[in-house]
Amino acid sequence: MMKKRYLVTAALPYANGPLHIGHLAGAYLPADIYVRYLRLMGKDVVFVCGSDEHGAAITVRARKDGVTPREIVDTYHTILRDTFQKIGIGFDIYHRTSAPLHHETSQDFFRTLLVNGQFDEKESDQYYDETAGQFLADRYITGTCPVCANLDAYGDQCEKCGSTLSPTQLINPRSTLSGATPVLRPTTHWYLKLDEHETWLREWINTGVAGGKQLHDPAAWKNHVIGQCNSWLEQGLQPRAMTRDLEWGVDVPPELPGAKGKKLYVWLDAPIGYISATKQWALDRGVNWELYWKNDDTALIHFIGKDNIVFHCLIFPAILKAHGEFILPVNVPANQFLNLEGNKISTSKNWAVWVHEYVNDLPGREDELRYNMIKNMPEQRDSEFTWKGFQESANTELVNNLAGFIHRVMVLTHKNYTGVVPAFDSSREFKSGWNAEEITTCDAELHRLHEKLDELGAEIERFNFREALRILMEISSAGNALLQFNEPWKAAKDDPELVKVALNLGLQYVAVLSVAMRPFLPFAAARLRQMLNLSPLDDHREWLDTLNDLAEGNPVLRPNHALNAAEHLFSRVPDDVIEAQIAKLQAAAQANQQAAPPSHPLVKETISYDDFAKLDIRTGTIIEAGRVEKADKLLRLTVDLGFEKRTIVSGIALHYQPEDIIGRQVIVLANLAPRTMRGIESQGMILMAEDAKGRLSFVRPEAAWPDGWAVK
Ligand code: B3M
Ligand code: ZN
Repeated sequence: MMKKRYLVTAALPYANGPLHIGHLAGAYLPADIYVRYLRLMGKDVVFVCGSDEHGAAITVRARKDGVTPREIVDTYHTILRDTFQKIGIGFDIYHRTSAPLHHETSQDFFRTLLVNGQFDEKESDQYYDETAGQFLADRYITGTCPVCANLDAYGDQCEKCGSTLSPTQLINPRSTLSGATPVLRPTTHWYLKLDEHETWLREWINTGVAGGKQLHDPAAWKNHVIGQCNSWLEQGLQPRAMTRDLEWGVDVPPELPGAKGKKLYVWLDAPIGYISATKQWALDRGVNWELYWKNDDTALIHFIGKDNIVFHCLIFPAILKAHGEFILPVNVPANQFLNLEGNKISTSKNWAVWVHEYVNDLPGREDELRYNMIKNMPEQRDSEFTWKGFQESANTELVNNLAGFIHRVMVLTHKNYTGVVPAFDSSREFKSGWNAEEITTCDAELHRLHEKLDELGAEIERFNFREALRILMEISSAGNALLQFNEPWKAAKDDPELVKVALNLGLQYVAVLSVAMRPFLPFAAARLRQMLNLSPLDDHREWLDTLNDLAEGNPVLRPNHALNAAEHLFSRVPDDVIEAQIAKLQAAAQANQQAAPPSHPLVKETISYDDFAKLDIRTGTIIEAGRVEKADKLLRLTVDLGFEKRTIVSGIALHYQPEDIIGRQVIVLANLAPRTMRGIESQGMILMAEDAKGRLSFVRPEAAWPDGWAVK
């Protein structure tokens, strides 16, 4: 059942990196198809998105790059906004959560929740990094997972076994800021009483009823979405802190006692970003934003990836309800994940196809990517992108089927009727494109086209985009078959009426395709409209008008309408383009592997220059090397420092054979207090570099260098 008004949201991407194809297939393309369709159906629809500029995702990235969070969000906000535009995601507004309007909106929300008695202020012990002088939000702590013993689990989650954790469950917790072992300190936060929302949420998710009203049809929700919600609900909802001790984010309303240094939890402020984006959009146009958020005639729909399900289906609805004036989403059609060439897409491993690079590397092929993403959309289960599959779908389906059909009809019309849509005798019978055995008339075929277009739209309304795309291509295949079965190129002399009716109907197929393609392939649809000499689609009920025309048996293209020149809508993707992309993917992943930083960077306490100057570091050469009895890690070395020889015991036996290292130059800490190991006095230390896997390598001068020189 369709509503009068729609507010469609797509997950706000973190402004900490560019967009990859997994994001596109997960949330943005399905949202875009849905919205474009609604607009063509004459619906009042607003499509909002924006950058999520808060949370640890941003500050962690800023630290890593050695820049401010502001610089990170400014850089990536621009890249994201431009990338969406280039790949044809038609937001009505692409906002950002660092905007003052968003900060005000979130703070007001917080105040209302407080007034409504939705918070408990509670003191609890949380990890604090004494070296860095700050509390550690979940992502700033790593440690050993209590479930699977993964050494690098985060404070909120172990990515290896998937367990949801709290920081105090970690064994050997470490601060990612300083490497220090954090200490527990008391801090006060505002907790949303999520437990009090459990009952109604359970009913709403499973029956669609809330406050005694039927708000949605649970059968229209995806099983995996309801399943994930129920598995959360089964564990029982707990009060959840809505504030954090952080430096970057939306301030807790400053008038509240204890607000100093506290920020809103990013999963409180980010979804409110949908509201502030709508407000900004409405402000720019002088319309009332509340119609889209506070009116039962509006359908609110969130497009997201599966990792965001509980936030959009449980936590944000609880927040909206707790506020008291807002509608709830009628559906949250989350997608699963898209894999890439046999592996999970991974930003940190640089295993991804970046959309901004794609549009650069394959200019003018935006629709080819969209097509392949939709065809493989992870609607019900994870799916996979491969470059070979991409090439195959572009060349066989877009070039051969779709563009081939359109080109054929256009060329034949130009050849036989100088590019003018022919009139025909409506009683003339011919072979149906849907079935070679069936004899039909133009009227009957227009009705069938109506049926198909209607069915296609219904699949979009049900979020079955793969199926909708299949029907689109089925229409094109039937158009091809129509030509194949009736062979108008042979009939020109003997049966001119057959040529007229076949080409006229063929052109009706093409005209219908020009509208039906629009949600999926907006760039090609625009080129096709131009070729057909039809108005560009302005997203104002053209789909509905086409349906109405067809239902009444009216052709979409009238006889005597003059077409523009025939062109190929798509061109083949050559092998070298695909090979270059595969090579690029592998090279990037390899470069990244080599450059992989230590898994937990330890930045030690700052020291003064004077501290450093106390170290006496020298160049030296290993002149003897041997194993140490009963110590499989140790080697006994004699190192020539030029002015004297030293005995040094070094823990490198697992990495170097004694015989291989005689003659090597090394760097020695020469004034380290002597230490006796296995009965041997070690008179210094060899400096080694250690990688993430614990492998050791000598540090040495770039070229041969005299022994005994100072390193400073
Ligand atoms: N920024 C999380 C994500 O990218 C997030 C979504 C916010 S939607 C309100 O997975
Ligand atoms: Zn684990």
